[in-house]
Amino acid sequence: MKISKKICLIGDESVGKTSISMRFADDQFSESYKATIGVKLFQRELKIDETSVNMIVWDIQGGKELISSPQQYYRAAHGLIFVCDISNPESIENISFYQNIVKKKYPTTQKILLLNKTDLINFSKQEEQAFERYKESFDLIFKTSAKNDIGITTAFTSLASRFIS
Ligand SMILES: Nc1nc2c(ncn2[C@@H]2O[C@H](COP(=O)(O)OP(=O)(O)O)[C@@H](O)[C@H]2O)c(=O)[nH]1
Ligand SMILES: [Mg+2]
Repeated sequence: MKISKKICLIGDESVGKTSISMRFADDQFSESYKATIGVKLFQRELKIDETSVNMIVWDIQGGKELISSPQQYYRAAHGLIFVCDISNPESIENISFYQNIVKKKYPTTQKILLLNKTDLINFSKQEEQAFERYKESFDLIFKTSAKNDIGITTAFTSLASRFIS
């Protein structure tokens, strides 16, 4: 069986949403930062048991202004991936802001949280704090590094598994 799912990334600018999408879809990484304008689509097919899950990733421009303004990017999403940068406390704090916005509009959509940039050393305390803070509201939280390819496929595969049963 083949199914197709729309996955949207949510989070502040420069937390690594584009890098996560690129790592997942193309197994590539770039150190240089180029802000995403609007939305860019990526895709990769994951095989879960007998099912091919075509994960269509909507890499959406980050920032509070964008998500709170009326826009259609998140419409009919099957999965929402929240992303913060473990070395940037404000981006961790802002996850609750994004949660509040989508909670009302997308109560039943699958939601997971990625603590990205875990390759940057000395942030294990922040990881634990972020984990403690959000473990009640997300039942799946992953430590990821788009740079070193840690946790990305695992996170997307866990999400894809939830679409099957
Ligand atoms: N060290 C490190 N840098 C990362 C990681 N993910 C992204 N970056 C860098 O962070 C910057 C912003 O990444 P980008 O994917 O464009 O963020 P976006 O604005 O959320 O799409 C870029 O310079 C990336 O190279 C990561 O896992 N580790
Ligand atoms: Mg981007």
